[in-house]
Amino acid sequence: MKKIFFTLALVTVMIALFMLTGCQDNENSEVESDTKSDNNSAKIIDFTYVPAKITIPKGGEITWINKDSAVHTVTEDNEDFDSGDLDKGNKFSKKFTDSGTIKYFCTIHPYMKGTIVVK
Ligand SMILES: [Cu+2]
Repeated sequence: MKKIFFTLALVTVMIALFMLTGCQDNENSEVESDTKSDNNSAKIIDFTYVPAKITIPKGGEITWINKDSAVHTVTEDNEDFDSGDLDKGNKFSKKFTDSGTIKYFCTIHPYMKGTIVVK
């Protein structure tokens, strides 16, 4: 009898692990997805820029909106541009006229990173 319980417990743990891994995969694919939409809007949600990578045409504009209750910034790696502190609901817009790849981060939470590709 004990053996059956042990097997059941093991199977339950394995199913739980499998489901957990499945969820994480979904989250990652959403975060890394490219967007080429016209409005070029990005969200800051759960300490993450969504989408993390945005591709826009030359002259395109991106608007970030902070959906977190935490304060965030949108700051270029060399601080070429900086949104300043964005409270919940605050927006920051920036136009990109030169082609290239731009990396940005949050000065308050430097592990938050995003990429803009201007084509
Ligand atoms: Cu932040």
